Amino acid sequence: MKSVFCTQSKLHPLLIDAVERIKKRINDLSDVKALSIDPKLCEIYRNLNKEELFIFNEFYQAKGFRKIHLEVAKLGNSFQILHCVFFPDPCYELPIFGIDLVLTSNNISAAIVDLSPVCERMPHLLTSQMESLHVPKFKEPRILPDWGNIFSPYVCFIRPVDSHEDKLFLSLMDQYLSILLSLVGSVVIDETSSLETRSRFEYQKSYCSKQKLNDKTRVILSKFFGSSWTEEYINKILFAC
Ligand code: BLA
Repeated sequence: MKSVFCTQSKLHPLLIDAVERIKKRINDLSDVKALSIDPKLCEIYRNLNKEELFIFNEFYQAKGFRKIHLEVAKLGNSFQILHCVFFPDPCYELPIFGIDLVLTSNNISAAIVDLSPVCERMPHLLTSQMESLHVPKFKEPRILPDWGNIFSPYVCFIRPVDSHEDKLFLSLMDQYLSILLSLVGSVVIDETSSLETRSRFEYQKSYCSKQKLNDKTRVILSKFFGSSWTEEYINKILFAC
């Protein structure tokens, strides 16, 4: 897999580091293939008052995952964003991996990573692995918004205070991915038509509906791209289910 992301010299090194770590994990999956999505929504370039805007998206499918979406965005000189979600194949008893890194003026203002549940009780194997993780004590934890009840008790939502914490967060993200990948080979796999599979898919839909309530994403995209483009982008690219 070749990445368009990493050739972008204008991205903050931290975002490039995060993208490289995620792509390495994607490469480690079985049966990975790229998904084709509407090209006009995949690579977006604009110029606004001499500020450069771009959004790059990559989509993959793999054993255990119906859709993996990796996005980097540079919105003018003030915002850089990494967004990534691994939507599991609902036949697999796997959580949803999600990360959002928001950089404003070259500092991370929001860093969130989670393995979010797709059933009422998280599988024992997942809980025990999450419990045994060494989660650093970050100095500035952040409070989840009201719609944040989709996240697990192990969600990490912080504002890193220095480059040491930046690195600790990336390492934590990588550990969440490592747990997720280790589960692919060991979790229950149900029939497509089973109640469990259908229920897990309902959880994914609810995850997407709640994420769409994030007005901060909407406001920033609308500022640069207008509201009708933003609605289409949120519904078709970010949280289509
Ligand atoms: C917050 N997301 C934000 C913020 C911005 C964006 C500007 C506010 C940053 C801050 O408060 O410091 C913007 N995020 C974007 C944009 C995209 C994006 C434009 O992904 C894409 C183009 N959001 C996700 C995923 C998660 C997520 C996968 O996309 C979680 C795994 C969470 N982002 C999330 C949360 C907040 C946030 C919980 C804080 C919202 C709040 O405080 O109200």
